[in-house]
Amino acid sequence: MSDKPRILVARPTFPEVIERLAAHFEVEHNQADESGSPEQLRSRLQGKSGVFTTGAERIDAALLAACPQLRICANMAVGFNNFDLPAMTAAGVLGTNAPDVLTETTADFGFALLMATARRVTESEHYLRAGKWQNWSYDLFAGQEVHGTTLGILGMGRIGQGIARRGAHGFGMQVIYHNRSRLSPELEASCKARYVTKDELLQGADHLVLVLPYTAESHHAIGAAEIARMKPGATLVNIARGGIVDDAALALALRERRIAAAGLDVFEGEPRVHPDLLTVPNVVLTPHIASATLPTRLAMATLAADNLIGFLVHGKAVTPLNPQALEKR
Ligand code: 8YV
Repeated sequence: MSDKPRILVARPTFPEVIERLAAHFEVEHNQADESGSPEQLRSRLQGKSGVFTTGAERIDAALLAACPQLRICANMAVGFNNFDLPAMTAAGVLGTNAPDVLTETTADFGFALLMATARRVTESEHYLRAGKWQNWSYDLFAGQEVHGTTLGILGMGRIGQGIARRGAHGFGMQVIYHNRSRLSPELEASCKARYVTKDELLQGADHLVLVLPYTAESHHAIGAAEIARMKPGATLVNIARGGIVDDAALALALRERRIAAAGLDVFEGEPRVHPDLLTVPNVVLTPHIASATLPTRLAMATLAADNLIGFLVHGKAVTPLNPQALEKR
């Protein structure tokens, strides 16, 4: 057996990334994408020092207790709500994520979903494909205006700022935002964004885009009460995480036309989708693809690999989330 550290790549990834990892590690991969049950993950992790995760594999205290050799979990995602970070820190296990490399691509998609939602792109395509188009009509699939309207952003990190810049500079939108902490005056100026309370955001936005991390505090940050505060002609776009929106409450609000439309890339309990969302027409649904261009996905996978190599070979990760974990070793 070689004396290289052993790692697991939990889900399929780019062959060139596996090859890069194989230069440094004894790699067990899962290119066949075999079942990802927690039990299987635990058994595959036996004797591994590192794991390449994709954002769906849950790393919690029970798993860590069963895998005492594990030292690093490298997520190929900027979000890391699949990590129980306090449990990882307590176990002396480093977590890393993949920020920055996906910012602009994901902001592009946020805007694409906003446009598709406001202008009823998928709903009208389904109508056309079903052979229902008989005549042009003055109000056929009339949607919501985008340019010059008010863009609301909940969660103003790097991706939120990218969406703000697109709205303000490309579409002449007034941008309002709410975030745990206010941006610096320089950043606010570059995004042409104005800080408001959450209630002002809900009431003022013509299009509300969610780009906040999923935490216990942000669970159902948008539920029936919040939707009721929104304008009747507003749209809601979620490219952040499932669970931030109460999907059942949203489906009901869409059916009753309490807001105009929604665009969702993420879902509570995905890949399952709330059945009521599948039967309302005024929602655009996409399967968690906001960062999905091949160059960006390759950059994310490469950064996850660089974190494993950086930490396990050279002693320093590139984008650590909990460096305090290292004091536990
Ligand atoms: C990932 C994402 O594709 O980076 C994130 O947080 O949501 C997506 O870009 C997904 O998490 C799989 O890794």
